Amino acid sequence: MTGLSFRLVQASLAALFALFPAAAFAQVGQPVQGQLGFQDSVTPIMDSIVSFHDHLLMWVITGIVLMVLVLLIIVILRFNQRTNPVPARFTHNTLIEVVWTVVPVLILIVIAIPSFGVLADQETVPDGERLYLGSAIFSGGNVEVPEPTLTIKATGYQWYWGYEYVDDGFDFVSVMLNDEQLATTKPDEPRLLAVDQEIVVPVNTTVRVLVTAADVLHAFAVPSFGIKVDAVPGRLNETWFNARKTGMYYGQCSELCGKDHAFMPIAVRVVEQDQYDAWLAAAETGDFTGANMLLAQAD
Ligand SMILES: [Cu+2]
Repeated sequence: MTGLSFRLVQASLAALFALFPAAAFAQVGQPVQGQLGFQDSVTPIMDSIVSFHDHLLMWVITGIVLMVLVLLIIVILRFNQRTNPVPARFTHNTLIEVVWTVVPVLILIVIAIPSFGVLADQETVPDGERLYLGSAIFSGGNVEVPEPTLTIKATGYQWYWGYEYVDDGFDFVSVMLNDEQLATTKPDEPRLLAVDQEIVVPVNTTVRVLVTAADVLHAFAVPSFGIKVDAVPGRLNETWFNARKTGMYYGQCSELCGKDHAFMPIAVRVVEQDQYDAWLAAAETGDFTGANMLLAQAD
């Protein structure tokens, strides 16, 4: 299937699901009812992942499914007991064994090559010169990304996240809102994803994320940014993102870490630079309530 026809199938199924009353579409940065594809991409990394999926993996998967289906039908029709009362006695066929070893290896190589490129992009923090694949993954890398101007350290705890704005010298913890808190403070935000204090970053800015954990393994992941990094106690992992669209983006801890693993979401609010500057000035003084009010007013 081409990217286009895949999207057509996606769109028609989405339209089908939209008939159900609970469906609410067009929300960026969070899962929606009846969703089939990825969350909308807002970073070069996620662009490359979406492109990799739409233009390569879907073809490979569809081809393999159809081939297996055809083989099954052939076996059912030609090699059933009725048409073969006397079973064949052979056990080996060198040619076919070579084929079913070599062909999957070739498929894996075809998948691996662009996949390594995406992985390298994810793991390499921009230096201002390196080119990134973005959605041009199959035509050669040509996406420029500026150097990071903001560094945030994310620490996984059982069961919440702590964030430190390394260069600005302040930190806070980010805890999921329970149903009551959600209803009273942030009724428009999604259940199990909304937190009391989200990360705030400016739009079109490269953000370096340092990821670690204080107790057990966790993982820092935000689907719309295409990032997922292990949080390992005693070790500092690194990734980055550069979001081109303002809005709220949600992720979740993605490494099983104990009983409340499902209840330590990640929320990133991407805002305009001037909003960010105002928020930062207030947040630096420790006045997060005031800082968040500034953002609420700007909305
Ligand atoms: Cu977890």
